[in-house]
Amino acid sequence: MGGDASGSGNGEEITNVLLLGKTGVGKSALLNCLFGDSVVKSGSGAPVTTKGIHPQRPFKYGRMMIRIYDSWGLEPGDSDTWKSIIDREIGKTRTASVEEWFHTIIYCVDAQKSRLDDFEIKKIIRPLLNEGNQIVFVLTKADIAGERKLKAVREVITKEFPGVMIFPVGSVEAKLRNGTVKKPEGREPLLRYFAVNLRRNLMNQFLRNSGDLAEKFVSSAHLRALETVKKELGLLGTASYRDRFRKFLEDAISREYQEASRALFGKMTLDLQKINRISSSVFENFRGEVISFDDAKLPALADANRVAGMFRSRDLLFLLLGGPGMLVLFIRNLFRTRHYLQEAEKLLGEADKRLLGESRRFLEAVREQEKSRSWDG
Ligand SMILES: Nc1nc2c(ncn2[C@@H]2O[C@H](COP(=O)(O)OP(=O)(O)O)[C@@H](O)[C@H]2O)c(=O)[nH]1
Ligand SMILES: [Mg+2]
Repeated sequence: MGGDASGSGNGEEITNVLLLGKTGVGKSALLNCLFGDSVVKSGSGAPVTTKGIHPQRPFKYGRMMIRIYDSWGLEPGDSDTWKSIIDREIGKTRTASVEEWFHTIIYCVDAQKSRLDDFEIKKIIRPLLNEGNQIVFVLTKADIAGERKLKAVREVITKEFPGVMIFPVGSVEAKLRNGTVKKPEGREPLLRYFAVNLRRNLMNQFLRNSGDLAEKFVSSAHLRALETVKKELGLLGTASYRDRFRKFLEDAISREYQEASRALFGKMTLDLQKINRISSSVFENFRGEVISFDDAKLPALADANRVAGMFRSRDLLFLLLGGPGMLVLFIRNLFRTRHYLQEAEKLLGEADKRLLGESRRFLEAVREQEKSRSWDG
């Protein structure tokens, strides 16, 4: 129990792995090959026979926990069922918290078949990729497929999905005709790449979700501030009302945008911390590399108090309007046109720009930092 003081994985985080592929392709054999006893001992329980994606009981692997989401009953005949299953899962990844995302996705293709079904491409793989998921392809039964077939299936996949990573794996021990035993093959490179794929996937989801989140937070701060202001609109035109209105507007913006800044930057920071812990843990266990995934240049940008400080009430309008001349103009407009709401909207627009600008700057820095990382294999 307790926090993760060392900054590296200590087995508290659960890594979620989605395992996809048609029935009989070799998913269960692959799991055994990758995780051996750990997954067997976890006793995934009674075999499921409902079409869909089923979380298994998490098991310990090295110093980490893994939870497999096994897919069952993926067949061309049920293409529409699968489309809705995948859509539902994608929806979850957009809304749920990091712990509930699929952290990495493995798609199994039988190397002997040299092809992908149309429904796999259109209903499963492409929708997932379109949502920013990273998928690792595994060519199963590579041990018995032969070079020609391996090459053919690789070409099919690459043609359809350029740039994806593909790993041939022979998951079971095979007894050859001459009596020698062929050991499972292809496990190590897959596990090494698995870590990289997981990191990329998590960061993609994070960047996309946080971009959406920033917009949501800003627009709800905007709406709430506007509602408050509307309630206050009454006797227009008098000088004392203008002053009161100005103060009121300042307070509303200050309150709502400070709160939004704290919530948004708090959430992004927390998500990144979780992602970094999961990444460390996977890199350590799958690659034997201890990497600290935090960075010195981000904290200032991510500082929720700093951002909230931009909306502190004192002279806020002055700041948002960009100087004394503009402030005078603003007050005169209130007097002349009595378009209080219009002026309020303009100011809220400025506040929106500020908060969105700060979040974009932060996310851009995260993206840049991530781009500068490089891993072999
Ligand atoms: N030779 C060989 N046989 C495999 C491999 N993977 C799976 N099989 C066999 O294919 C059959 C179906 O495998 P299974 O893992 O149950 O498929 P699932 O339905 O996707 O879980 C089993 O008889 C496995 O022994 C492999 O890599 N090489
Ligand atoms: Mg199975």
